[in-house]
Amino acid sequence: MAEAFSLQKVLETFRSCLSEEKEVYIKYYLAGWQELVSFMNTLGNVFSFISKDVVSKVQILENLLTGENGSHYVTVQSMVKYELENNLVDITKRGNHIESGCRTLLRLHRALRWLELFLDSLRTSKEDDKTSVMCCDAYNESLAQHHPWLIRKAVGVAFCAIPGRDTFFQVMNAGDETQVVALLGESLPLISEVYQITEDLYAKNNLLELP
Ligand code: 1PW
Repeated sequence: MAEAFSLQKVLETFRSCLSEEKEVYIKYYLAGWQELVSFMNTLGNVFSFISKDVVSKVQILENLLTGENGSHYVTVQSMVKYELENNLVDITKRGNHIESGCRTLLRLHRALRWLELFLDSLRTSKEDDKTSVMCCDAYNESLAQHHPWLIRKAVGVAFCAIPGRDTFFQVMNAGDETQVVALLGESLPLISEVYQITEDLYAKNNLLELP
């Protein structure tokens, strides 16, 4: 059986994500997502269609990283440079490069924003607050803007079925509520820094709307 999820491991992978020059290591970025997928899987089947898409995107990037041009995929920065210089990205409409590293990572990047917003509202939530509402609000403020109606509907249904706040705190596997809140407070700035660096890089290269 796979090792149990722990929030501590997510924190560590996101901490390993940044090089001294503030470049984002794809290897650890993917490791962070793999942790989050194992988290989603503990939340039950409703999340399986969500985690399936994340798993397939992680797989695409892993294949690039371990493939023959893998040395160009060490950091997000080197990937962007390599793919753009070699015309490996569909910029305005889908063409020959529907699975470019840039567009694939962009999907995970947008989802990371959702996660950041959600974890932050969990962190600051009160006992009676509803996780389904927090999830929906975070989603509407981020990812939903990039999803078509059908996906938004399906995601909405999944969110209605998510476990309550107590379960979330338990599943994080990081001690009692106070400890989880503290660890979230420590993790979120790391996630947010990785997000922001990627966002700025994509903005600078006009990649934020890749099809
Ligand atoms: C509780 C912790 C969970 C955090 C993970 C949040 C991930 C949310 C991903 C939602 C995915 C919904 C189903 C898939 C939709 C795809 O169409 C979409 N993928 C994503 C990641 O947004 C866009 O990818 P595509 O269709 O352009 O390849």
